[in-house]
Amino acid sequence: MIQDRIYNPQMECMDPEVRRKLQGERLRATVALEYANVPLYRERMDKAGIKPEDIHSMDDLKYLPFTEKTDLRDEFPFGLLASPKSEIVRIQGSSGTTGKPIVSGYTQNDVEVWTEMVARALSAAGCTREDIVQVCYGYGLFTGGLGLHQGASQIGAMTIPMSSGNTQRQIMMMRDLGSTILCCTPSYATYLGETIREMGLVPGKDIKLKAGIFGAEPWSDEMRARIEELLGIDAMDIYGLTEIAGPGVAFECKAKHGMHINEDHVVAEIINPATGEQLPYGTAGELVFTTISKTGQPMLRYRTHDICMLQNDPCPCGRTTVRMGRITGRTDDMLIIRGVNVFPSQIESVLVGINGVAPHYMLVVDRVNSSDTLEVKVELTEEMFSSDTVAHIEGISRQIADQIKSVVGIAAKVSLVPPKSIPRSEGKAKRIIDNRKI
Ligand code: DLL
Repeated sequence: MIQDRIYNPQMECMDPEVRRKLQGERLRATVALEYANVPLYRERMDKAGIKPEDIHSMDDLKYLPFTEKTDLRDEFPFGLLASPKSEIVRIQGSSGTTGKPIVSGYTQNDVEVWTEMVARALSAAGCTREDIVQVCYGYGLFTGGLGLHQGASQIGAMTIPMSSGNTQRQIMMMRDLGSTILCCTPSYATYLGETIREMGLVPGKDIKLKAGIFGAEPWSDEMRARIEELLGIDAMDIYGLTEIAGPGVAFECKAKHGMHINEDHVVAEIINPATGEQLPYGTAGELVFTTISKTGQPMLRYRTHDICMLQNDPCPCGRTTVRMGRITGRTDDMLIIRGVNVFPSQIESVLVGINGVAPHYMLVVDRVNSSDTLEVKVELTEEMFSSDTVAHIEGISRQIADQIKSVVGIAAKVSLVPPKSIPRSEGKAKRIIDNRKI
């Protein structure tokens, strides 16, 4: 028997037919708002020959134009707002494809909707006001920290805003305060678990955790089993992205068989990434989201570039929402390193600005002691290689590492290599070697 807490049974267990009608109404309102207030959407819809009045129900979703991450970059920072700036109470952000982050503006209502989505996820993991929730996602522009914090506070749980890093301190607080729910990336959960074991601490005795909510990066059932064993907990998946809301777009229930999508607020589609055509349930393809209750920066058919499949068979928990499977890959070259989205183009934008290095590079990603590492191998130019001093070359290497840290937000090891030592490719350049096994 599955012990599950449903935060909003009316919405989460709604008859799917009734929900589809509600979605249709909300979609119509969203499209009208976007057409009236966002020039980009108006132009795209005009070009496609669609007016807001042409959208009658969910069946018409497929006629609407897509939105891409590049649109957020091109319209940075406020070009996609559908409400006046005075209505925006929060900005969150994540990595863009180049130096600048992409940002999303939230109205008070958007923050409240997002908060409830996270509260639903925490409830499904068994969280109540009796719990002590340790949030080790980063606080800041990244949606992880504040997102989980708001959801836990909404439930009335005691919330500890630890933010990321400082493992010894995390474990000390976990012990002293008796944290019962852990929120962080799955790779960090593994690292915490390994450290706890190395310290000789015993889950269930020294550590009181009972569940964890892990997301922001891909993980597997093998990794779930490892975390559950190390920490003695139920490990649950949570999915989200800044452009749509943040964590809580979808979440696992105790059945751990796909993540329930908060379909009264977001609508998911799976498309063929090459043609844009909608694909049926049970077929893997690119995940696309449309927000239907956001008014700050609503998104129309946003292409996530995440690959997964949707399923709508009944779930033993009683929720009637469509579920999404694990993310099995990406249709673009985005990497997630220590929970941070990294595009090779961001690294390239750093390298082109530095004298003495050639635009030939290779990113080597690995996982050492459950933590991701990034090595950037860059070729020196012939002149620099034959003429320069070791001190100067070390200076260049430091400069590159500092700039990567400031542009991408993560530390990288920079290795300067001799000219022509990085293999040239005849087709699309291969710039990434990912040795991680998840
Ligand atoms: O990662 C939001 C989040 C925070 C989700 C905390 C879960 C927990 P972004 O930084 O915008 O937002 O990155 C979004 O991360 O398109 C996926 O590629 C990936 N991602 C997020 N959750 C999962 C997950 C947050 N559970 C991008 N499994 C998304 C696999 C995930 N990939």
